Amino acid sequence: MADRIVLQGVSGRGTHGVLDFEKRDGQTFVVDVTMTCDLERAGRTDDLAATVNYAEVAADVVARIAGPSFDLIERLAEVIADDVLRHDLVELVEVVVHKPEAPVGQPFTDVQVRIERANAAAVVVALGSNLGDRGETLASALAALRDVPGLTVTGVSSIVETDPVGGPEQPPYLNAVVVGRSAAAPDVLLEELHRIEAAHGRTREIHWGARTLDLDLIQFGAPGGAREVVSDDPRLTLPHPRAVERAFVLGPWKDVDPRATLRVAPGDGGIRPVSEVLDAISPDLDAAGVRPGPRWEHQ
Ligand code: PH2
Ligand code: MG
Ligand code: MG
Repeated sequence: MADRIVLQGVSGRGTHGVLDFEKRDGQTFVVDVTMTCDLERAGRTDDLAATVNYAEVAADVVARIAGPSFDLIERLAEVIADDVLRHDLVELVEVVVHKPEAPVGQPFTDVQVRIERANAAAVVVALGSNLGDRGETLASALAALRDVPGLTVTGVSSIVETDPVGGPEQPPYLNAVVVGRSAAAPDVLLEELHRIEAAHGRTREIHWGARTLDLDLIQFGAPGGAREVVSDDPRLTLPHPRAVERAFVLGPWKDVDPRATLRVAPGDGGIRPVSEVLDAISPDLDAAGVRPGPRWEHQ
């Protein structure tokens, strides 16, 4: 694919750097973003929805520059790349972060970090536990998810404690949602999730009963995007058929990705912001049995 959108010289003031005065006084950062993506459909249809809106990308870049301080411009470049790769159309992104006022101690004109990252399908995984040491189980499952080949974890929600929904009488759950990118196909990813469940003592006896660990694949590929997988295969239904009605999934999902969308029906009109779906089913999380939970024991 030779098509590219090149956004150059997006600048803002930020407080990234290792030294105290960098965090205190701030300085200028300049960012270039090159997105490799197929632009033919946009070229033929003249439709903004068929491409990546560079104004949106620029706004995200400036928000990251001005946002929470990192020590390294490597980290700033990485989170900018993660933001850009949320656009499923982008196959490859190059991010250059310039820090022309860096405290280098020698005459110089510019210092840059340049990274290139390939895209993969945006995925959403819900975690649940209501038996044993729930907090430790979730933390250990997160570590295992980070080690799944082909899966890059890009965001982790806070943990919530939730009343059990459905099934027999059972103890309260801890729930969380992890978002990432998967180069592995949905069925391969699902097998990895089952392997991690089994490694945490999960047995499959009572439907919707208590469990040490439940890992559910909620969504594979951004809704409406090139990598979206929709499936009514009973072994792996995508998107997860009950996510739309579960505050214990939508709450932490919105927490980790406030701009997330979810497919609730076929077609372009069937894609809705997660925050709207959540407001529609339970504007009051507490009343829906979803409360702030413990902090992650380790991330
Ligand atoms: N999972 C279920 C059934 N009910 N209730 C809560 N609060 N949290 C869960 O993760 C959960 C549930 C089946 O997977
Ligand atoms: Mg489940
Ligand atoms: Mg499950």
